Amino acid sequence: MNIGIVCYPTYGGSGVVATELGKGLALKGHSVHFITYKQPFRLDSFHPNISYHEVSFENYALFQYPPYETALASRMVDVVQFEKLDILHVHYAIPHASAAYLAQQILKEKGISIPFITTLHGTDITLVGKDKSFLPVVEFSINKSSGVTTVSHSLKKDTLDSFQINNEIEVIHNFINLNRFSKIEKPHFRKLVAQDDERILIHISNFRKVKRTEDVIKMFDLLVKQLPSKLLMVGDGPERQKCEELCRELKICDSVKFLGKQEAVEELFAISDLMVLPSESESFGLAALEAMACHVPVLSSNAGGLPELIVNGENGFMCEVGDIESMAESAKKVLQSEAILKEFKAKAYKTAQKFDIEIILPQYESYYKKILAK
Ligand code: GMT
Repeated sequence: MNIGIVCYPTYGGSGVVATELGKGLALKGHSVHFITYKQPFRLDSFHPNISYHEVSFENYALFQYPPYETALASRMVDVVQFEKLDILHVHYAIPHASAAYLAQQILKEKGISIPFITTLHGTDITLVGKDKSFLPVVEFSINKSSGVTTVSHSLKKDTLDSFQINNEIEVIHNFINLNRFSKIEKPHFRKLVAQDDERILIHISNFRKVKRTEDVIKMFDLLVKQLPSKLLMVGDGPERQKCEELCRELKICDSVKFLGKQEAVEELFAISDLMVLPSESESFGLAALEAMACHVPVLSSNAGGLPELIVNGENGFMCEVGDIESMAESAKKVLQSEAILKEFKAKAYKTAQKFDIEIILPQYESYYKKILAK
């Protein structure tokens, strides 16, 4: 198949899923065309089946806001025509789904028929999409999509609850490439971060409000008083400054390291014992899956799609959103004994195997075929 993929190229789950999917499809012999405003950050190596088409335009002085959606639709029209694409797959509804619909209608006028699939990822539904400044367009473009997928059952339910949807929605879970994310030993690196008797906790996110990053710090403050440990805060975003200030207030700066954005997260998971993800809402929790693939159990909230990944008391623990006391208690349960931790680590990996790209990617291929056959 000749597939066009539209996504956000920046750090963030939807861009990672879209890029890894494109790379996986290319390896299976499909031609993949990424259409976006910047090279996706995970698109870091050459593959003969992958092309990248940049959406670029000069911003005219009249525009206070650059009309990206119009430029994107125009670029889609151009790439579909020139590269003879069979299907477009857009990730994150805003503004990709409405731009795809516009491109589809323009191409129809030219006698070209192109189906487009919209994959909903999370905040495009649960947060931003619900806002009345976007809702009518999001709802319309979901209904006009040739196919719609969500990354969890929970997100499908949220979509049906928040919008008037008359289109079918297929659930295709997020996936992991176990060749990249696996258990690696980094004893020397571990020694640089923590003493032998200390546990290492890790949080990775874009530090947006929805991630409740301050809960990570507050939970860790309770835990570190009872169990020798260190906390790695990985990523960057609007809440990072507040978290650093909170660490100073709580006088735990010596135990918490802010590492900023990191590419090789698998190396950080290699030295970690527990991943902490206390999000307010989380459609799936790709970062949690990445941790589990590296044999790291997860302590999370019970929001959104996390229960589709985490089995309480087996491969991790889930607590009510904001319940930092229970979170600290649960962290202690996993981390206090070597034997218990070993069991959680093994079960975390076993769960991750269920979301192997080798299992999930064929689901996308079948879905493409189903939509093309319509
Ligand atoms: O909000 C983010 O963290 C980024 C966002 C995105 O779309 O880039 O992530 C969402 O998509 C991921 C990939 O499908 C999911 O694993 C995340 O759970 C989801 N984030 C939220 O729902 C908050």
